[in-house]
Amino acid sequence: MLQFLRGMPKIELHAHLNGSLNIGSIRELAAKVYGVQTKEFSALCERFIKFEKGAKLDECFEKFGLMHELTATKEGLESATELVIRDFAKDNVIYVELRTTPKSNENMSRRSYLDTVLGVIRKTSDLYNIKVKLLPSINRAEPVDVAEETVALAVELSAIEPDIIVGIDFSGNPNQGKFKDFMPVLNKARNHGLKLAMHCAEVDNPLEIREMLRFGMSRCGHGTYLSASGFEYMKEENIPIECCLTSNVKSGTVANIGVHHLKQLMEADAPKVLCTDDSGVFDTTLTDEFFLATESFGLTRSQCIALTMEAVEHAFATREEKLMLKMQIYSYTRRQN
Ligand code: 6MZ
Repeated sequence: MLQFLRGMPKIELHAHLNGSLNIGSIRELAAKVYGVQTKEFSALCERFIKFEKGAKLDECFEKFGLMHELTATKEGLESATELVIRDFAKDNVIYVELRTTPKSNENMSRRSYLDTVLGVIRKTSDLYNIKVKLLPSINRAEPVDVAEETVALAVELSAIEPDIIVGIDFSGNPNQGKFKDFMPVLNKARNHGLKLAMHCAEVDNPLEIREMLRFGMSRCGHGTYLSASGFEYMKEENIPIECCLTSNVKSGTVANIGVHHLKQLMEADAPKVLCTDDSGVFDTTLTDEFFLATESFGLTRSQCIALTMEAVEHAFATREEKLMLKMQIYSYTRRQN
């Protein structure tokens, strides 16, 4: 099964750029950024992928600081973006939607952050034979005016790069910031034709979950704390839940893999996609996520293929792109039979 899953062409719809730098790539990048690999840095890397039992979601967010230091310059960000794309391609991911929060510091403006990531995507997609899209992220822990700048840039750049910038991600620590404050800017993005992938119900906040469902979205990140009627609504509206198994278990939002809502979604034949979230931080790959699903819920090979085809349907890709992706997946299944 593992071999089948490794070779299977995969679709990744929920991947945060800085969270997707794996430990090997962090070391490679650190050697470039700092010149040498110190023992202290290696120790820091080991600490970074370790999760104590009962880890809390808030603790995960502290881990992103390490990557943010490495990607605080144009060169660091370029290398990191290329390494992340390379690593997805190595795992036979043929289509990835990367999300990232544009950051400004003394080296870069938010615009140059996005330009840098876009430049690497343009350069590397063919090199690694992978289709890459970009969803600029709104970090809910930051002020609304930062979100306004991000959306304005996304709107402007999506007119220049309509094949790459296709949507907006709403993310960040769900225990910080209020969704309601971001509604006008998210609406603006939507009115300009950008799709919304929103982290929703990652924590138990019934009022906010109701506000988000009423507002609507194209895809729902995590959806862990949706009520029965929330799940029903998602099914009726054909809004897929982006299920990130390892992330949810390691960050403690799901008690253990046995009770993950993927099982419920499979049984209800509700829309869902399997994703990594932060393959570096949570030390996983999309192959690992599929394997975990087969081991935990008894998914068969054909169910894994069906899940992948479902991901194609929910991708923010064009009809032609979807057709190409489906043909690649179909041709893999034929070769396996
Ligand atoms: C919510 C998350 C997240 O943007 O610097 N991020 N937001 N829930 C999660 N579940 C664990 N994992 C990552 O990538 C890292 C950023 O993505 C968001 C956080 O804002 C984190 O700082 P970028 O590339």
